[in-house]
Amino acid sequence: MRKVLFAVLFGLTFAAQAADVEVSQAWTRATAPGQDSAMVQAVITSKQAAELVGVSCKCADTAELHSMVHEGGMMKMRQVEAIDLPAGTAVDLGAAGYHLMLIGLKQQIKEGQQIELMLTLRHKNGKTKNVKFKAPAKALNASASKPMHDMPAAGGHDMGNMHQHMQH
Ligand SMILES: [Cu+2]
Repeated sequence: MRKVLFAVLFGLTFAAQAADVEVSQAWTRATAPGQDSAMVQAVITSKQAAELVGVSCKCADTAELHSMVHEGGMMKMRQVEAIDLPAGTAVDLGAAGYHLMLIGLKQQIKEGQQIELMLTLRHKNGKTKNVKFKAPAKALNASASKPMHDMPAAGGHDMGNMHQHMQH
């Protein structure tokens, strides 16, 4: 009896969480030969309030959540532990001053290739959830200009320097 109840509860939980996170406008950039890292941008919408706490890709040794900060006139990247995802709000990582960083690329990323990634979200109740998505690779020399939004750039970061990942 207890086993059946558990199965039902588990089933309900699973169903409720099945489609509550949406990842859109994901993209990355083709890499130059020998380039070790790449950044990925995406817009993430979670129906429930959550935090983005991790990212992974089979294409790289590690993947991190990064923020860009101005420091002494230079744009620097920092690893962050978590990125807030308010309920029902589309969070544009790039516009918010963040990106996903792939470090230790196993292969060169070619233009048009679809990179498969997995996000880990943590809900307020402590439960974590993995969300897979694909990011198509833009041309290496494609403009780094940010996607246009009607609202002014929230963090005041110059995202045009996004491609200068000098730290890695
Ligand atoms: Cu980075």
